[in-house]
Amino acid sequence: MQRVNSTILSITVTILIAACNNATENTAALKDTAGDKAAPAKKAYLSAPLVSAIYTADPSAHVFNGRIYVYPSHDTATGSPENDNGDHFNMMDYHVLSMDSVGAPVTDNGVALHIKDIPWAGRQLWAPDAAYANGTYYLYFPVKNKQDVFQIGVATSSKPEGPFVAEKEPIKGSYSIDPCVFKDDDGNYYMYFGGIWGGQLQRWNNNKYDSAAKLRQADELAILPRIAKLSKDMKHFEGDVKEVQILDKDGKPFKEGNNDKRFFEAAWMHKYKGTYYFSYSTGDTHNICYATGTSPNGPFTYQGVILSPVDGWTSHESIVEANGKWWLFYHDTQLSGKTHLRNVKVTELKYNDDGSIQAINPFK
Ligand code: FUB
Repeated sequence: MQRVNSTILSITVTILIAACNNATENTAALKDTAGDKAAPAKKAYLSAPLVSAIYTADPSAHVFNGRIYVYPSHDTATGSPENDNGDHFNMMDYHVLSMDSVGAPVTDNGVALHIKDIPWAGRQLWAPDAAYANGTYYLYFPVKNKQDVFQIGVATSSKPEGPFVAEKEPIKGSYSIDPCVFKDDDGNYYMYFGGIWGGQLQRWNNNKYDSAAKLRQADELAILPRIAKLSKDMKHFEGDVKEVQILDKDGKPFKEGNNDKRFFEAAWMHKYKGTYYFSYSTGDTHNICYATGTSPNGPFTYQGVILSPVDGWTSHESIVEANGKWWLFYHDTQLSGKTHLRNVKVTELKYNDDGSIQAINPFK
């Protein structure tokens, strides 16, 4: 009997050890100390994480075939220390999320693209976006090349959730991070992109790379996001990459020191009642704000804040119409309390009669 008991004990211990080894990604992630901060005070969040089995961020949402598809970054635990270059955001793959409507069950469609299958990639798969054209789904992604310089790549699939097959080279002429691909009503597609600090946009002047280029001083003109028209095959830029002008209400460009309003990263474009809405993150002041214009190329006039700061350093939005309402997708760090382990969320976005967007507080 004693022998039977010790056998049972030994089996139980083995099962427990195996269970620990197979601990969920979340548990593993919670052991990571990069970006640790004091446990967040209990807050009433406006919305709940869309998924909790994996960490997700930078949600680019689209409606394809009547279903909502969300293309997020897939945050993972990393030993990299937190720094202004974003080394702690060391993502390895993408998972596409999908749902019939906001509030319906969310499907994690598994690995859509892994960094090992991108021939030119070095490290850090950051915020992606997707588009549909020519009977094909295109996934656009920023990743550092083997020289540690961010560029933007494209991968294709016959299904919105992938798996995607990456092109062998990055998009020629692309640089920096956070691609957003917008289809205008006339069928033309444009890519907006760029992000400063770790996103390296400050190193690109006149579309030329200078590894020694510094961030601008507070009294210098703010660094601007970029736009490029996409070719019909959706894999190339047609014409030059240009700067996107963002002006204040007096028609003046922002200075770097206007960092509660100037562009930092997370470009997104949507069109509402014929007006182009260019939204973005202000980075170190953590706002999501927007500017409007009458052409996809800009200029855009600053209008205000869409989303005030969330838990966590970064904030990255997308705006999409689904089921007759407009939605703001964003992320915070509710699940982990750590800067680099984020979770995507969604809340309704409302317009006033004059077309302005009602500001959203991410807490109740
Ligand atoms: O996810 C990595 C980076 O953090 C994104 O590219 C930025 O937009 C910020 O959210």
